[in-house]
Amino acid sequence: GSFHVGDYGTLLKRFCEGEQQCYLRLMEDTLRPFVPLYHGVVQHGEQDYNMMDNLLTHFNTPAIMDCKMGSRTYLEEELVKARERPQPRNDMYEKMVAVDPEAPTVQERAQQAVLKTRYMQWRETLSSTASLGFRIDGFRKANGECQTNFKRTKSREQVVEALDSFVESNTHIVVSWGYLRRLKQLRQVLESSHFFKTHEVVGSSLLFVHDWTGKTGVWMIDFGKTVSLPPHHTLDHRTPWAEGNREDGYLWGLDNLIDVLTNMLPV
Ligand code: 4IP
Ligand code: MN
Repeated sequence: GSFHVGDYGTLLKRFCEGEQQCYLRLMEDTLRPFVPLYHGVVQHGEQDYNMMDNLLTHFNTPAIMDCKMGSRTYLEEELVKARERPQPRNDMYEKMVAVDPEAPTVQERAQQAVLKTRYMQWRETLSSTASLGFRIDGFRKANGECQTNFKRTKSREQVVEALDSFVESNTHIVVSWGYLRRLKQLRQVLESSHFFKTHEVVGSSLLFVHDWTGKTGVWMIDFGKTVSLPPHHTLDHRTPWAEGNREDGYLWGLDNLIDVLTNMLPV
């Protein structure tokens, strides 16, 4: 796999230079408390790894959820590449028909292949990514039960049902309040973060963690597709995307996520 549990509460993730650059900058940014602390590169066998804090260390049999943020899940540069040198993919065609045999076009069916950007856009509109600016990728409950079948979780009601099932416990009120408080703190920091203003943040997730004591945490993870913008170009992360503006819808999605969670709480 691409992960190993390291020594002393660390996690090793297969090395990616772009991600390393992000972590190095994040360690100097106001977002530092909202990402795993970065500890540099280590070698393990033939492979290099980025070493960071294992966020689960201080929890007791935690439940964890991965929420992919933003309204777009591929980079603008991938769209340019797909146009210049289209590389239809059979693996993505197979993943597509496994979910919806009707989804491919006549041409895609003939090729038994789809472009990555087409596959990613299809995933965005099938899920809540396009309509809410985030999607639940999966979660694991404290009892070990995993739910990853969220490809068609799209409506607000479906999202609420999934979130309900994730926080369901004798501490669910405490947990939900904990998550909401943390997400609002994150939003406030994001709105003034230099790193955030100057990066296109795509394919990044929020990791939710709670345990039976009622302890909660939320962190930003996965910066493999987070890229810095040209000088003087900044994003507000709420303006709808139009090709060239590089907006990612991250804050729009966070607004919606906060709104959904708020409405789940008793008044
Ligand atoms: C996956 O599709 C995810 O979108 C991956 O994103 C993406 O990796 C994969 O592209 C794509 O096949 P499913 O979730 O539908 O399986 P993430 O890693 O953020 O989950 P990239 O490379 O875009 O990060 P390929 O090209 O790696 O297959
Ligand atoms: Mn992810």
